[in-house]
Amino acid sequence: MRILVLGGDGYLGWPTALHLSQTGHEVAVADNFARRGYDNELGAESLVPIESLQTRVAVWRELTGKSIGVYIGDLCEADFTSAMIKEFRPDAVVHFAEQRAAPYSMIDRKHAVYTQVNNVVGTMNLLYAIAEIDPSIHLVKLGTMGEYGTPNIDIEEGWLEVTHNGRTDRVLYPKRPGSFYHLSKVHDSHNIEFACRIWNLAATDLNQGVVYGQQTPETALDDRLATRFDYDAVFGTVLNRFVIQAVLGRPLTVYGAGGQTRGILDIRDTVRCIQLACENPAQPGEFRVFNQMTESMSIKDIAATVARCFPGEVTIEHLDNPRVEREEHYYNVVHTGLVELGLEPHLLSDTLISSLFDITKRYAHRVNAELMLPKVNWRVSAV
Ligand code: NAD
Ligand code: USQ
Repeated sequence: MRILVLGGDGYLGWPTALHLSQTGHEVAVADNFARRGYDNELGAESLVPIESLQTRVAVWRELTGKSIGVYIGDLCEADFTSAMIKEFRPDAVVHFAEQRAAPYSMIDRKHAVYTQVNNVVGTMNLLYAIAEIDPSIHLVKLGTMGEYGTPNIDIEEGWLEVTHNGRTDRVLYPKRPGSFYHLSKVHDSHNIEFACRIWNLAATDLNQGVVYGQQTPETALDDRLATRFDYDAVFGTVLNRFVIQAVLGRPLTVYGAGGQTRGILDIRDTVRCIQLACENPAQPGEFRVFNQMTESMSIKDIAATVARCFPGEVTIEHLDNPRVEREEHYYNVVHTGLVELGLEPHLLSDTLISSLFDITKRYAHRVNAELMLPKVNWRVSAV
């Protein structure tokens, strides 16, 4: 298949592009390097050094003989997005290209507005490009488990059968997310479902949980193919951060009581899920939703697991929670769709955590400890 990976320079987009190329698909990536710009803005950097996109693609070609096409541009520029779709004519578009950090979206009004404009407008431009150029292109869109929030009922895969006053209907699952970033994904989901309904587009919305890990078989082939590994309090995600904190001998920063429970998955399962979604497309007119996670864990259990695996002393500190979120709640998620397509999950293991300790030790000298503590607060202060 011809597959276009939007956000192909990012943490997940790059390993996904390599995996799809390795499995025989014709791949191109697109990116505007916004993510590298946020690092400059925040004074942060990936713990593991990353090469430029151009070098990454050249190394992949040198090692495997496989080419990956490159489009550099902003999805919010409709002309760029349309021209790229017209030129590459993909069978599937995998859309990772959004501002993805909840804390970044909660810095202030400017960052909240940027996040929603970037994410919602980029996706709208893509929907129009697909509808106008070739409605048979399958859109595989990265959403997030956080769209659902933490409801007191089971979380279904995107849709809910409701009986109300004796009548029954199938409705989009009600959403109650926890940041302006997560809300941008809800807005995207509604826009995509509408486009499927009115233009007969085929889309898969992947509500992905928190990803952990840094290597896939393809990125591990050469240091120059490495993907990013973020530890700062804005872009670092929880398990990756705890691993790095353990190695540095710093307390693991559990926010609040730590009873918050999240769906999680290994980066090797991310790339496999995307492959499965592309190779088994949604039908014309179908808005298909999968919950892309392999297990649920509370934050305090993630901290305890990392502490248990670390061959040394680890302290766990409960910080005042900078976020507004439930710290104890019901959480039961249906996630059978991708398993039915053939996903064989890598569940969190001591071996994986130990391999992350090794990666961290190798690059520990690059850490700027000041970036570890959370400074973005969900509550607004009076001006
Ligand atoms: P990332 O920030 O590393 O990658 C996103 C890439 O998209 C970046 O390279 C960025 O430069 C690019 N981009 C952003 N806006 C763009 C635009 N307007 N035009 C072109 N390129 C643009 O993020 P990631 O961790 O790889 O996440 C990828 C996707 O998966 C995101 O949509 C995110 O919401 C979703 N997701 C991530 C996780 C996770 O744990 N990392 C979990 C669930 C869902
Ligand atoms: N947390 C801590 N300590 C930390 C960091 C986080 O206790 O040092 C807690 C947070 O309060 C939150 C949970 O861990 O309850 C998850 O936080 P996170 O930063 O790991 O993840 P989140 O903000 O939810 O965002 C990440 C990605 C995002 C993706 C999302 C999937 O950055 O792109 O959409 O995970 S999900 O959470 O399923 O929505």
